[in-house]
Amino acid sequence: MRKDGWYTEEWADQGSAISLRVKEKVHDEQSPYQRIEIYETETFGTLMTLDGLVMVTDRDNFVYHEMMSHPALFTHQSPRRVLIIGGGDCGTLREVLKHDEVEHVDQVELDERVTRVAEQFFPELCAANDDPRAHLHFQDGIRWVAEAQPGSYDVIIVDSTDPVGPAAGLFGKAFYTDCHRALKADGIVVGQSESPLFHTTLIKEMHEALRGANFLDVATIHFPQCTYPSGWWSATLARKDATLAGFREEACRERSFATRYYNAGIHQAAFASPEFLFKTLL
Ligand code: AG3
Repeated sequence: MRKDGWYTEEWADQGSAISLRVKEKVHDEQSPYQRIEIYETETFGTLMTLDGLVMVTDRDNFVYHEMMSHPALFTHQSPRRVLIIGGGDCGTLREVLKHDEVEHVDQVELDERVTRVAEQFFPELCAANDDPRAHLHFQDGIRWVAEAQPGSYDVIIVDSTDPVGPAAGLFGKAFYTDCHRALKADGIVVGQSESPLFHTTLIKEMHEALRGANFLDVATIHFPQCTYPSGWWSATLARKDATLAGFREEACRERSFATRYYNAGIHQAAFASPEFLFKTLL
């Protein structure tokens, strides 16, 4: 927080930044892995940052969490066993558990303190943590996937931080090869893949890594995320045995739960590739 009452995340290499006006900092700790800070902002509710980078605000996290979960879960024919890597604030977990057909979710977050702090400051994101289908583990997700039984998951969701430090390995071919093995034959992996505008090269490299790990189809979806770099964000999906085109549209339209961003039209629109991205990924 700067002296003038604004929290700012700067992207030096992009010559841009996001600022939120803050009322006060309400928490600040150094966990074994990272610095965890919580602010009360004027207009975006509570804000969590990790090592100075925006992770979650009350106001706009619904877009990210819904898009990290529902497109993959409505593309899969029958998602019963789900693995979340990262996701310590539990917002993705909450969305996944809205699906009645999901029977078991393992969430593997490296830093237990992120979840404990989220339980305190983002109780609504953690509202489903007591669901008997949810199993929270605090350990290294890369190792978890490497040691997972072959064919043990339908969907793997990689809700990570930026590809630096411990999260870097979550964007590489070795990790995706382990995901491929841990997934059933019709399995889908989805990972947050940064900004289409700022990180086009990263998205291209992710596609190459996923194809190199033998996934048959790879696709990037995009959505607004006004507090992340460039205000525009993406997730990249890969499927083992078939195209990612098409989804359980009727089940999506008749879903029993509320969403605030995702719906059938958004699902289709999010898969439409902007011209520059399409050309990069050719
Ligand atoms: N996942 C973090 C996305 C990366 C944001 N990057 C940044 N602010 N520079 C968020 C976790 C939400 N469950």
